[in-house]
Amino acid sequence: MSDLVATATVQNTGTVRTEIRGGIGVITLDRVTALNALTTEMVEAIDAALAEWENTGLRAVVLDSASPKAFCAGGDIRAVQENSLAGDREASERFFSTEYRLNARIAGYPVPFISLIDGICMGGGMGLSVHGAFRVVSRNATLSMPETRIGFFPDIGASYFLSRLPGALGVYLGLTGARMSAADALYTGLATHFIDSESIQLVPATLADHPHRPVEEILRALGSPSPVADSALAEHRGQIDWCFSADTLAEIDERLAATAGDWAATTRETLSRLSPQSLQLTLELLAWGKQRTLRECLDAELALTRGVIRTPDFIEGIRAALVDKDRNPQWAASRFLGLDGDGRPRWMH
Ligand code: QUE
Repeated sequence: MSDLVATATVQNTGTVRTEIRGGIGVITLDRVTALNALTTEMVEAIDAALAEWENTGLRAVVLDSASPKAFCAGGDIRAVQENSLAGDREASERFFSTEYRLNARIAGYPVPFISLIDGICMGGGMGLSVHGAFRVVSRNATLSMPETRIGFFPDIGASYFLSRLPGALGVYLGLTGARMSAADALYTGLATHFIDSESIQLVPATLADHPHRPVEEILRALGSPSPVADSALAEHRGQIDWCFSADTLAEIDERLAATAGDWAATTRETLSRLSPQSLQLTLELLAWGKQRTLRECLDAELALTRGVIRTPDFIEGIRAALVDKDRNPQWAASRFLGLDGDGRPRWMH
């Protein structure tokens, strides 16, 4: 009997495991060989579990990873590139629309949603975590939105959450794809709690063992002193805000060029190696998203994916980063002409 009850609550698609333990829903990303890069099947499985659990009286939902290295490296963007090369628009449309629907569901989830980030978290992995109520990081956590490196753009609601970060932090993170440490993530507010790697896997059982204790108190009790004082972002905050609050890419570059020191020189060099199309698109998208709702941002991003994934820079960016891995992309002239007031992109044909 108890076996039946136990198995009835466990689902295993091979890449995502879901189970209920002591009133806590646990979703475990388990595509370890691909650093948990999200397939359509995975986002569908997560979305289905959350939909099923929405009104069942769970205390909390915890999202974690079976990989010791990664929380989630992003979307399976290589499959998207293959779809583009094969002319299959529908497969990519299904991936992005399901992924963004999941992002919106997490943002509005009626039960505390807790992500345990104990490794790499990029792109789509940020979309699974930052929209939820609690984002726990360990010392192993690195967070980033590196899409301008692959000819794409910060999606999964980034036009909403990056554009709302203090000062010009979001523009800086979205344009450069800079990697955040746990300290940086706590400094920006993208992470909410810091727990040692040794204690982070205790979160689901501790929540289950203390059904009357508030979730936030439990996360704080398991936590260690915040390393936020070590944040490199905090250290460079003045320069970031000055350089990245400029209105145009040219002016950002001018301000970096006029700023003394290694940070500005390195940042300028980084930007010079990224897709000019992605940079332009990202700057406009973040400015647009600042005054919109999450739903409007996700809709605008979905409309953008349809064009971007067929441009030479996206094909080339994935080739250089994930297919040939030569890390030497040859960017084309930008085909992006701008966003209109509704967030609709115009493209050069
Ligand atoms: C920038 C990115 C991504 C990236 C590398 C970048 C990204 C992404 C992956 C990725 C990693 C491992 C995989 C995979 C994809 O790499 O978004 O399929 O197995 O998903 O420089 O934005």
